[in-house]
Amino acid sequence: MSLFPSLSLLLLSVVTASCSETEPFESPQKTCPVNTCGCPGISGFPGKDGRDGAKGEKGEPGQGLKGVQGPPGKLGPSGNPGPPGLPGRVGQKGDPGECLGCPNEEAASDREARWSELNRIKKLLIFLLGKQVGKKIFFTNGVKMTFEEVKALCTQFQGLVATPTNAEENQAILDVAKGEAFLGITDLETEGHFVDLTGQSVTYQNWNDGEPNDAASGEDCVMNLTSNGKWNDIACSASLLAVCEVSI
Ligand SMILES: [Ca+2]
Ligand SMILES: [Ca+2]
Repeated sequence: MSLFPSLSLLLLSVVTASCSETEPFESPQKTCPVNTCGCPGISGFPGKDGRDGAKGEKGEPGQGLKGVQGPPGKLGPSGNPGPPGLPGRVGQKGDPGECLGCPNEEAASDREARWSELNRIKKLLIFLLGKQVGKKIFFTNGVKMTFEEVKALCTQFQGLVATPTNAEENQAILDVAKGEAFLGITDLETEGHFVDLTGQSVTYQNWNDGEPNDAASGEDCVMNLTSNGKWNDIACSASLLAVCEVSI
């Protein structure tokens, strides 16, 4: 006899006996066909995990120990400039500065020394060669030359041919020259109209008798006569003593 039919009958007997003890059919409503209303089966394996639920509310802070303070954060951007501060106290007076281009004491002293030397030389020249009347100094080199040469000579000293504007100056020229000398007066531009070397009409005139006569081929320059200091018109090409004047 086979072993498998005996085992099947044994399982069927166990299931049938178990069912009749736990769920008896007492009413027609609870009646069900034999093939659908069997005994509960054996529990199966657990199903797959379900989906995550909704996020819960934030919990209360924990009661753990306080952590160590972290390092300083990065520097933030610079703020706006503040208002100007109050003026500080007035400082002490500083040392005198140097003025570039300004005369210093040494330069002033040097200038004064040179000016003194010039005055000394001027007085010496006046004593030897010239004479001062007011702000004019008359002087001569004792050399005879033409009128144009006398003009050139006096220009070298930034002066003019001696031109008397009064009797005192006229006498001073006579004293310096000690001879016949040209004066800075001509009628070269207009015959008979005598002017000085700046073109101004002369207001002081001291003509000798009969002069000016524009004698011979023409006389457009003026000389100072030695005898009496009177004037005579003479040719500019003549050779007479040079007397210059400079203003001081
Ligand atoms: Ca003349
Ligand atoms: Ca004359």
